[in-house]
Amino acid sequence: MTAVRAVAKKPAANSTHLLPGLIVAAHGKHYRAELDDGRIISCVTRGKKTGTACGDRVEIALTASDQGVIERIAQRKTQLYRSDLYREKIIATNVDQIVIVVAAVPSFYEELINRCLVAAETAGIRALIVLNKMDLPESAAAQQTLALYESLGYPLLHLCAKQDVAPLRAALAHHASVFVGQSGMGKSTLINGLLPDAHIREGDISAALDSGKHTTTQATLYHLDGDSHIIDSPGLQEFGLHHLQIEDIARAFIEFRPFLGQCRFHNCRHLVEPGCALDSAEAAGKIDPRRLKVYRALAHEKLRAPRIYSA
Ligand SMILES: Nc1nc2c(ncn2[C@@H]2O[C@H](COP(=O)(O)OP(=O)(O)OP(=O)(O)O)[C@@H](O)[C@H]2O)c(=O)[nH]1
Ligand SMILES: [Mg+2]
Ligand SMILES: [Zn+2]
Repeated sequence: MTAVRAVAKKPAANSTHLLPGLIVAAHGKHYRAELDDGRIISCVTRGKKTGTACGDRVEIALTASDQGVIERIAQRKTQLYRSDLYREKIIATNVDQIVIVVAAVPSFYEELINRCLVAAETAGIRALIVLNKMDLPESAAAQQTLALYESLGYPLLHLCAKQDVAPLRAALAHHASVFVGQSGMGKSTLINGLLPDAHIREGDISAALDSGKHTTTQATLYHLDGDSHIIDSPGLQEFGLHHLQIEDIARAFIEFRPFLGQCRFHNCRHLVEPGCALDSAEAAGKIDPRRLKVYRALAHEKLRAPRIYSA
């Protein structure tokens, strides 16, 4: 990390007393940081500042032996956002892989996968899809649905969190990954399979980890080894992409890229315009109608919604 951006209006009195650390849990305005010396402390941001996220490298001024104030956030390598009409929410920072966890039961919402993929592509983060709960008979249909994403080049792992997570461990090696998906897909169960004693380190969230029946309510970072880290995140119901421009959304559909710039109108939004290259590509079987439909739903959502939050 080189550049740092100050988050405090008033700099700390003596920056030599700032301790470097990593945000390992974020819940509202309350954070947990792992200091570079190994201590885990509670911390808050100064004043009304928010915007710190799990995965941030920070500098902290201690206010007690186990408490501190976040004074600085180091420049991020990546940041994964979602946004509603009013504000952006950072899911995780400094990750280089997003693991989209789906399962046949409870039924998953395919558009959410696409939204996660769009967020990953625009953030420059690689995506891995995991179909969990392969022990359930309903998985065959889910597998068919997901074949489309595999054909686009997104790696797909079939897993049963309770039996064998070894293939996932291999895919996580040397990466900082964030697990995302709807509630109940098995994100926490997978992480528990990878790190059976994770709840020991994270005592106050053991209820969420030991039964797997509780919804995870905070993003939490775990070390798989010295070079591999994973972030569990609360189940997503919505994945708003209001912070993106229509052109960004179109480019995030990776198979659209060869056709962008080929439309009759240079400012084609690929909605109803005549001579749209994406329509021709769909007719020629080069773009799947499901993906074009999702793109159009996202583009319409963007056009309908004025940008009323401040980024
Ligand atoms: N049959 C089966 N059930 C599983 C598997 N993995 C997880 N489950 C169950 O699915 C339920 C939800 O698992 P969680 O790990 O809590 O799901 P989550 O994605 O973390 O959910 P949120 O924290 O709410 O986002 C639990 O009852 C798990 O026991 C699996 O591979 N097979
Ligand atoms: Mg969970
Ligand atoms: Zn077009």
